[in-house]
Amino acid sequence: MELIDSLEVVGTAQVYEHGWQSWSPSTTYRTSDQPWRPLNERNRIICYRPDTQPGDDAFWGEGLLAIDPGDGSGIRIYAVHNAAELVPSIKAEQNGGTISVFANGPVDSIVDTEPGSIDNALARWADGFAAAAGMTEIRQAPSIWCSWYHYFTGVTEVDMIENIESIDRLDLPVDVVQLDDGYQTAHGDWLSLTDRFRSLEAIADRIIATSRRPGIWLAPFLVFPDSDLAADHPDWLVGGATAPVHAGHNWGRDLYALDTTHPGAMEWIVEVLTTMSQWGYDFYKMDFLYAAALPGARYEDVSPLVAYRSGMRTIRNAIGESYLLGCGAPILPSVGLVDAMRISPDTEPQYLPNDGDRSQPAITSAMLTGRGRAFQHGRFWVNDPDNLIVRPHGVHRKEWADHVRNYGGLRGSSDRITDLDDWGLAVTRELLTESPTEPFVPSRGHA
Ligand code: 9PG
Repeated sequence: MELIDSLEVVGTAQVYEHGWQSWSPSTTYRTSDQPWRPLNERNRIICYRPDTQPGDDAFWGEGLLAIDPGDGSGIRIYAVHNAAELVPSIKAEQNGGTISVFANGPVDSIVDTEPGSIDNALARWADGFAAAAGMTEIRQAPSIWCSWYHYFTGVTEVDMIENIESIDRLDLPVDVVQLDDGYQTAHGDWLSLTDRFRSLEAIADRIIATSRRPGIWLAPFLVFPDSDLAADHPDWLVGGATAPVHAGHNWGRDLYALDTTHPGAMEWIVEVLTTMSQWGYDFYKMDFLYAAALPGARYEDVSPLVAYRSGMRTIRNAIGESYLLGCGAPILPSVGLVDAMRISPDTEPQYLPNDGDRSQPAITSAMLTGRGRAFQHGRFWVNDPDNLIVRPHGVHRKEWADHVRNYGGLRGSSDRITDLDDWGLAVTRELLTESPTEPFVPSRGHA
């Protein structure tokens, strides 16, 4: 890494770290704080930037880091100018009253002397970054109901029908009913259904019959090693048939990544999406997108980010005007490619992450990074803070609902509707009625 700046700081100095992808912790620290780092290798690959190894003795941003030296001399922002091909890592190391800043590629250095906090400066920076990335229009998100946070991978067609009927009976302001992970036999085999499902087309028909729109989840760039896709087309994997790249571990398996530069692989994804679109699906939650940006050998010799972005463009062309929500996605390289983006780790009914790692599902994980990336809302896309969970379960549902109210642009519900009490139904109704698109103004809603 090369030294790019060095500045004097005082005791009240703060440093903002921007993480790589949707689930990577992103927040502002006091210089005496220990930044959040992966607690194990598995989390590092799935939720952080797999090809970097930041220590916890220095601050570290992926393509973006900001410093408030605390002396009124202005907020320093170090940021990649264009994230289409390469996103440098930026490190800030403190030694006494001096912070030295290093980067491993070209970044802009900006001094913002307007009044306000780091968040205000980041919002101003984001306006310029979005314009340079060709962002013109923020598309208002539909309100959604999502199967994940009650049913997880055990969801069935019967569960979907039950909730479609409940939503309709209660006349909830849900525009899109979105089936999440659990319908497919294996990642990669997106048109093969588990025995809990008879027909994705029949579900879409049921949703459309209630004057709502069908939505669906896919992890288009992940492949299960035990899928038909991996067996039939091992040459479609990043790393190739003999040395497929490790794309993380989840669902009890090691995972592979799809090579988005391979024409056969992309023809398959287009076929899947065209088929789903013909059935009526017009809202797509595209998840675990980081997989397409992993380093590794590909059919075409291009940078991982060029491969990622071409895969995303193929998806956009296949789904046309359908609404596209990114998730588990490299953040800065995705500006201009999606309508909405999950900008934080998963929420959960639980308050703290199981293993203490702030990339892992929990209300606290989602709130930390949801606040840290609030400035992106209405500038890069519509921020998705993750779904409401307001079932009667404890004291934290009010805190989570307040977060969604303050920070949410995409509003979703993910409870089994019949579980909701009067308060839960009222909050669901209230929050799903709006889908704010106006740029987030820091200071508003801050705790
Ligand atoms: C479906 C889910 C839901 C959810 C997504 C994503 O670190 N992890 O192990 C990890 C696992 C799952 C996960 C996020 C992180 O959730 O965000 O809304 O769609 O996939 O499998």
